[in-house]
Amino acid sequence: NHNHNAHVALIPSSGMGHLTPFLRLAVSLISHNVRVTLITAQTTVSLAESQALSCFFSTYPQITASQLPLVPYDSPSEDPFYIQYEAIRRSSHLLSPILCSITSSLSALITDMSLASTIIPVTQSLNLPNYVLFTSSAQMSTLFLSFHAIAGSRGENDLFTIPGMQPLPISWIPPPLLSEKDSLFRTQLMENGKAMLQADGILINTFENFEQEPLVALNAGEVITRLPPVTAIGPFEPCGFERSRSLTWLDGQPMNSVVFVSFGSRTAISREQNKELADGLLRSECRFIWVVKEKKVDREDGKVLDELVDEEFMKKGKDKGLVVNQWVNQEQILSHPAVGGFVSHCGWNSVTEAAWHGVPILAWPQHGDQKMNAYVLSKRGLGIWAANWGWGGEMVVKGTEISEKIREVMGNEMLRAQVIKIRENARAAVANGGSSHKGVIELIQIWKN
Ligand code: BUP
Repeated sequence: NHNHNAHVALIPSSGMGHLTPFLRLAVSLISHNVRVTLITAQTTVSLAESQALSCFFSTYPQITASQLPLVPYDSPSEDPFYIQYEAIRRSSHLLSPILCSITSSLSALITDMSLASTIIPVTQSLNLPNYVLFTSSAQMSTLFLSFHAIAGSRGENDLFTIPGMQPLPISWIPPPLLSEKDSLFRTQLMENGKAMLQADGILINTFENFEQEPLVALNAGEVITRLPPVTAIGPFEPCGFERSRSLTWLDGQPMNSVVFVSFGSRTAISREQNKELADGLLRSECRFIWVVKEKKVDREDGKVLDELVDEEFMKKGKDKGLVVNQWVNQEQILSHPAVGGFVSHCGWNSVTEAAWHGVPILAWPQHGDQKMNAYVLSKRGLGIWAANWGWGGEMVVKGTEISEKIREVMGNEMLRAQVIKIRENARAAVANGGSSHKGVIELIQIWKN
């Protein structure tokens, strides 16, 4: 029966950076008449995730919600989001009964890359086709997919070579991968990267024109052999399930005059660095919206604003900008014509959103995949990266330096023109006939057969 609809189950892991692309993919799939069941862990780490989920399910009642019970897992010295990946991974066997109850109609399951090694065997035992959604850059996926095979082999002169790719400075590799010490980050990445060879396909939230080099190397088998097909299906369109807020202040600002500063949902910035950042913002004389965060998990971010930034800054900055210490609708801000620059940690969702809205980035990667992402965006001309600022917390970057770079991003007309071109390419990729659009249509055809 070729007329039936495909039905796909999606399983994100934890953190807004992993949940958001799954929600966007779900919305894109239902627009193609695919039935979607979204399976989420019974508890979330952050408040932002649980709020996004409840908003999402009330906006899209046609999407079936299902919950995976969690076997408790803890490892107090680790990042709470990695602990949650591990808890979900260790609960994967509980997925069987859930999948069995819907399996007669299921065409495939799509899991987050951080869960691959324990979920793929479950789908295999049920004879269910499985796909992995890689929520970071294709560039990062080349490291993720090959690291288990090349760990231990260092290049020369502080360089690191991923097979099939240009050698990169070793300082761009996530530090936990280079450390002798065992960490959840390292073991999970090795196991998941290896297991992804068993997937039926790998989907990436990127587009061909933006990340041609890694995509070609991956599909030519140069990064690692026996890799399933890798399909670029992004950038995922914003889907507006989030509450929009009134942006009265922003509405009153001139075009491209405001710099937006945010380091994502799970990066804590030190008090000392925030002081310099405040200084940098004032010195730049640009208007700004700054999201201040001192804790990794939002539930712990209880501090009131004047404890986070000093009184003098609040006074001086009052007419210049907004400082917020809670969740903002980043999409809405980036799409606003007054916003002309983005100081970003380079979480991949933030990068793709900046591309989508044509906002130049000042890259300030903090940890994990973010230097890889910063490399991609600066190479493509979506922004600039002061690579000598190091990882977050490695040093305290001075306000004078920060202000100089902010002015460079805000005042560079050539950069702005390039970024507009990237926006056009991003939108063309997912429009009818675009490369990512074709990728999705082909997948749906496979699922229907
Ligand atoms: Br904070 C914040 N509002 O206030 P990334 C984030 N976001 O809409 P991360 C808001 O969360 P990982 C806020 O637009 C993006 O879609 C933002 O994902 C949104 O970074 C998402 O950019 C954050 O990938 O996750 O949170 O560090 O480490 O998994 O990349």
